[in-house]
Amino acid sequence: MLAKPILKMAASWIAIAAFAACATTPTNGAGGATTPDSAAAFVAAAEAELAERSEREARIAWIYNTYINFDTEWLLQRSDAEATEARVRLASEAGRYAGVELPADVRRKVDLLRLSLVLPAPQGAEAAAELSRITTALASRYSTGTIDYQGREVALDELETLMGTERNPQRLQEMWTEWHAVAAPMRTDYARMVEIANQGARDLGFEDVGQMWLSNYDMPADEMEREVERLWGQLEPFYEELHCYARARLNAQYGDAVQPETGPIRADLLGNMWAQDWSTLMPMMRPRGARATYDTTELLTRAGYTPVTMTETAERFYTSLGLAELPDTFWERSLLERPRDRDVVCHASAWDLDSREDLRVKQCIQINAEHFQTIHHELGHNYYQRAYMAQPYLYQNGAHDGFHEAIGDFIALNITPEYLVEIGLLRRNQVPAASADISLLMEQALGKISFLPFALTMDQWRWQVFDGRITPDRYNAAWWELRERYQGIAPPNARDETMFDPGAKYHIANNVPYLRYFLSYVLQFQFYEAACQQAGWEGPLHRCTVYGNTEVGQRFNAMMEMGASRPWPDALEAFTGTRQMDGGAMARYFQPLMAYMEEENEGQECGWD
Ligand code: X8Z
Ligand code: ZN
Repeated sequence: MLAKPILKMAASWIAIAAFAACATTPTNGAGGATTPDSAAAFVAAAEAELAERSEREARIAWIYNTYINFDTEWLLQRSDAEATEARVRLASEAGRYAGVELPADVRRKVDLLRLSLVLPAPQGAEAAAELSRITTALASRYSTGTIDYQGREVALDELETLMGTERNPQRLQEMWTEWHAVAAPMRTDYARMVEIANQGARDLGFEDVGQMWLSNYDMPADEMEREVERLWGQLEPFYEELHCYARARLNAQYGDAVQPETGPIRADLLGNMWAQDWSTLMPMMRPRGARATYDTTELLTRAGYTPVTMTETAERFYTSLGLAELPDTFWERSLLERPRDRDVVCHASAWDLDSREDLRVKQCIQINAEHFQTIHHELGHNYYQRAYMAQPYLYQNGAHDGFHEAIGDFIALNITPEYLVEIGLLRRNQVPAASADISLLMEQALGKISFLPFALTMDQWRWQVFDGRITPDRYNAAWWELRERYQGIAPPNARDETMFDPGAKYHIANNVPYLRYFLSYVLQFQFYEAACQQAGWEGPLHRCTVYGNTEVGQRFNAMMEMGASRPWPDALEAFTGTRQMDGGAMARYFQPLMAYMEEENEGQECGWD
């Protein structure tokens, strides 16, 4: 997270990234001429300054992320404050060229500079310092949070696993409630942070921070918001069926007193702390009459996989496509396991520390199916970072942030039974027959379809917080209204405004915009369908793997190499032939399951109003 590090995007501030100590001052100081020539000079100087700053910022952020203590917090706070101050200065300077006609390349870079902060501050050192004190405090509270559970101190990574395996509703409720209590003290800081960042956004000519986030997609913010609505409209029917199906199974498992047959689903019963991914419920969700297929967690455990071999296996998928191996320093410097003796940010991220070769992953890997997916996800970031490294600094980024999130997930969609046989994890006679297709799709749907309304809720809430529709006295109430409206879920016990439940999710406590994941879940199926077409695959889409296909690899890398140099539709077209994001690929993938769920849900009162 942070600057150059992973998605330059996960940074609590910059979407762009880069620095080293205060270097060059842009040649065109505020108030100077605004000609095409001065714009070109300004952009060149800004690019040089940011490139220099970013390595220093990234290394400080890395130390903090892998060793949270008083001193690393101190360092991060100052580094963040300086980074914000510098970027606000550059963004504000970029704003002076708004009405000036510029060559396309210069125009693109000026626009990227104007949008390069996730959380802007008003100009000057004081506001930036206050903002970074708050964001660092929120980040540390989240990552060092623990709860007292069954007489033990338990951290979030273990809790996440327990939420997926525990089936006692009292215990689930206890874990859920205790973890959400960790976020309660964030509330006041969060409200102050919103004030400062909104003022910063207004100073840069945006209505608020949310509008600034939505302006990052090569189209006006309101147009982008309508795009999101359109995509959700394409996929919402799938979620409604899945919700209905899952609720019936939960009702059968837990009884009316815990999960009624109608209305919203109790949020702590869905096998995940945030109800964003229901795959751990698979044993309960198996289609009627279907036999259990293999369990990836069990395969990995039985085969004696370790965090390192899981990472090597993920790397092998990328190299099978013709991409280069990760550098030795990746293996020397990455953090792949939770250290026993110190606090770290366990939430997974991928880093590019120097825009040259210092790529790393930070993930507290556990030996299970979810983490196997996640390590493919993280390496996707690293391979993207490497592919666009030759671009000018401001173009060293994803085509948009959803592309960055979609690369590794697209690769993970290729983890089919056939592929698992090929890498020796599954025996050929364990490959599920065609009659098990619905089971396989169900497992995928529990991870992918369930996620969509969660992702929407995350940023719907923040857009409304930033534009003032949600005021601090309604933070929690509004959060649960949105959770109910989109996801059809309800908390296991009464919530009130002494709590701050949104802060119990990493990306809110750490200010990582979340629309990117919604877009990624749509895009990854577009990439997958296109790749399988290129490979000449003719069977059911979900059985396709492009493992070992260097032609697909080459075309995919060509898209990745473009980075942010062109508007994203150009990048999408380069690989898929279409210029639109479209839920159709995901819908086609899940169509056979849809038919099954509709049949299964017949006679049920679906929905939750
Ligand atoms: O945050 C992540 C990645 C790092 S970019 C592990 N994801 C989202 C989440 O965990 O909420 C991946 C899926 C959604
Ligand atoms: Zn990611």
